[in-house]
Amino acid sequence: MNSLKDSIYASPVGEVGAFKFDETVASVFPDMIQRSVPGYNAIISAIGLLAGRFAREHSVCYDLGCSLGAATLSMRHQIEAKDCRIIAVDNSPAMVTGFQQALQKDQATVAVDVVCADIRELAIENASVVVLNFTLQFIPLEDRLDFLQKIYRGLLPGGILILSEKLKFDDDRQQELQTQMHHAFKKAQGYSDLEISRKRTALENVLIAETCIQHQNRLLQVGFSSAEVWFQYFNFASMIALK
Ligand code: GEK
Repeated sequence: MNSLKDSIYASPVGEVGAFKFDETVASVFPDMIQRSVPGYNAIISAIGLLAGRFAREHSVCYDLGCSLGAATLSMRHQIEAKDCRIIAVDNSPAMVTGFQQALQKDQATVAVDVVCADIRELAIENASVVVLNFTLQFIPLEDRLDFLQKIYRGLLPGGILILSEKLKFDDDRQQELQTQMHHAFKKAQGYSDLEISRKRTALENVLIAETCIQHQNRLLQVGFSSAEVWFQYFNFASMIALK
């Protein structure tokens, strides 16, 4: 996917507003997420491999908070199950439009529906795979339990939820270290201290991270039989929850 370079927070001028997934963000999103989320490309590739294994015939794979559809495209190229389709959902019109354009250039044959909607309002049914790749962190804390319950109910027996999140840590030293290492990662990717600090301000109260244990406990509480981390790079992790 071609993308402009992210320099949204490069200018020191003006107050930093709350982060929004608008047209400006959508236009630089692939560059932004790859330079901000350690391991993003590895996770996207693995989502494709997992979908290849778990997607069932006559079922649906959901990509919730799909942005420009990187996870959907990765799944689309790995799914071999017959009559399996992907429903990709985002509530940002700019992201949905961008993804629909990218989809036209993709050659794979698995059917994809791109839907502009709030994922909390969506009906989830007949699912063999559900992907929440760095999306749950933007859902208000009080809605997370009901939302995951709905996903669990919509999954077929033997289905998989792939949940990737930015993590926080109970231990203060660990929290400080992992945050600093994430910033070191971003600096190594070419972001300045100013950009890192302004983005951090923009995401305050927008991206609400939880600890790994909080995620695992909630996944078990809604009924998943197992929830394990399969990938972690500093304070970014991806989990597999099995129904
Ligand atoms: C990827 N999964 O590239 N309903 C629908 N969409 C939402 C909601 C909501 N309530 N809240 C947030 N979003 C992608 C990356 S980005 C992660 C996901 C990030 C959408 C929001 O519009 C945005 O596109 C996405 O969730 C989060 O694999 O930017 O750190």
